[in-house]
Order: sequence, then C-alpha cells, then structure tokens
Amino acid sequence: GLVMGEYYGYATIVDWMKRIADRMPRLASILEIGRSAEGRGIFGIKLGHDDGRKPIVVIDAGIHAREWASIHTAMYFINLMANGHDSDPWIRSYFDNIVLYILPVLNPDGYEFTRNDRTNPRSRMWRKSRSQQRCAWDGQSTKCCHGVDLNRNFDFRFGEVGASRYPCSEIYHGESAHSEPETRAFANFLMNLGDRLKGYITLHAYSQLWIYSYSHRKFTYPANIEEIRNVAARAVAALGREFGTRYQYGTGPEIIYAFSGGSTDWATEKLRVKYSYTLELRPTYEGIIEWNGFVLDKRQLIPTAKETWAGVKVVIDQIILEY
Ligand code: 0X9
Ligand code: ZN
Repeated sequence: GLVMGEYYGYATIVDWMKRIADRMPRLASILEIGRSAEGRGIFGIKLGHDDGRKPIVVIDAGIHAREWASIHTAMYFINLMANGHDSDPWIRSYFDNIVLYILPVLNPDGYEFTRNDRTNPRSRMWRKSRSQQRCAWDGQSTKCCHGVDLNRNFDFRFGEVGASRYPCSEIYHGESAHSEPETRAFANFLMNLGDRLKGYITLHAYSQLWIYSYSHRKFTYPANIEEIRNVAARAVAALGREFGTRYQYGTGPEIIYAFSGGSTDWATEKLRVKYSYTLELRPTYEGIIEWNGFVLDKRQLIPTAKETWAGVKVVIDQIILEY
C-alpha cells in the first residue's frame, strides 16, 4: 500500500487503486470513465457489493488542479475502506449497504502540471484543466491560454454568474456546457448511475465550508432543503468533534460567492441527486497570505482527511437509513 500523509503523482495513485482492486476482487473494481484533454485515463474505484439495488454515493476530488489536499482526502477514504473491510464492522457494513465510487483526480492533466511544470513557479497554483489554447480579444489585445475551469463547465445555468468567457481567466467556463472531455466523462458517468445515485460529494480546498445547492442565486434551494440542511449541520458537527475544526455550512452565495456551471448544482438539478455537497477543506482564510492555503503542510493531511471522513459518514449513514 501507500503511506498516507504524503502527496503522490497521478500514475502512482492509479497503480495503487489497481492493486487494491486486484486484492479485493469481489469488493472493489477499477473504472475508467474517459480520457482527459491530454489523453490520461480518468480513473476511479468502486467499493461495495453491488446487487443492482443499493444506493450509490459518488465522491470526487482534484477537479481543481492545485487543491492537493482534496486528492489526499479522497485517497485516505479509499485506504480506510480497503483496510477496514476486515477489521472495522462499520466499514464492512458499508460494503454491504451501499456502493461507493471514489474518483480522486478528476483533472489529471492539471494535477500533473501543478506537480511537474518547472517552466514557471506559478504552475503550482494552476486551477484549470490543460486543454488546447483558445484565443480571445480582451479589448486591448488577443490573448491565448490553456485550460478550462471544469467547475464552470457543467450544464447548470452555464456562463450566467461567477464565470468568465475569456480563456485566460482562472474561471473560464469553456465554449459550451460539457465542452471538455473531463466534464463529459464525469457527467456521463453520473448519468449512467440512474436514480440509485443518492449522494454526491465533491472535495475542494480551501476555506472550511460545507456547501449545498443552489450556487447561482441567494435563497434558491432544492425542494428537500430541510433535509439537505439538517444533514449538513450534523456533518459539520461530527467533523468538528474530531479536532475542533470549525466549518460553515449553507449555499455558496449565502456564505462566499455565487457562481454557475458547477458539478454539484448540475447533479442536484439535472440528476435529482438528493444529497449533493461541495466541501472546501482546510485551512480557513484566516492568516492565509494570498495563495498559500492550497499548499497544506503534510502534517495536516491526515487530520484533514480524518475529520472530513467523520462528516462524510453522516451523509452515508443518512442515505443507508433512508434506502
Ligand atoms: O469556485 C469553485 O468552483 C469552488 N471553490 S474553489 O475555491 N475550490 O474553487 C466552489 C465554491 C463553492 N460554491 C459556491 N460558491 N456556490
Ligand atoms: Zn476547487
């Protein structure tokens, strides 16, 4: 296995998931949902006894390249499930009662770019995918840039707010909804799960937030907002009980900013996923100088993942209770 509390390259992460799936053939399998713009396979792992009826929960991370702590957290969940099957009855019950898909790196091109590019020190802070350059006139000159903000590329109020039509923007939404291969692969994957998909959690960093729909406008909620909010409140409380970490919960526009084209709103609106959350992991904004919140000290990786799992468990347990 791999030692937790470290950052790993994409190939290492994928190999590791394959080895876990090989080791537990009836309980885990690897899946490739599609390929990135640069041709990398986008992989995930399926955990659980699938009888075709159990509720499904999907967890992803690394849609934004620089948010490395989210990738580690998803890996930690995989590790916990894989090692817990034989030793932890609660984990074993998850194998019996749900099907859990974890996709730790939705944007592998961006992630590898943040790890390996040596041409520019700012590359560690890359956010978008690495798709081919697009050019646009910005009023002064024509500028060309790589990449799309994949969390602005989903088919939910595409391009309406908190997104940019300029390719050089950090929040460039792409030419049209699902124009990017990563978005398409993931959207198709979720759509094919059908109405067994009850939970979707996307891991981001940072600012310690537990966010639910909708993100484009204040005070706009799904019909079952009471249940969504109640589960969020309990998740945040459970998370805080681990190490005292304080999370805020609410919709994006209520607690940070409005935007559209994100994956959780799309899952809520188009797929009717009952519990769909965006998590912003450690740290908070307090004491953060410009961008360094994305560079989480390795000593914080395991505690971050542990407390996040405590929150995620509340969502999973609620779904098991209901279905
Ligand atoms: O802006 C995003 O895509 C996410 N934040 S991040 O810093 N990781 O880029 C999601 C923001 C949370 N949701 C809303 N603001 N509605
Ligand atoms: Zn993000």
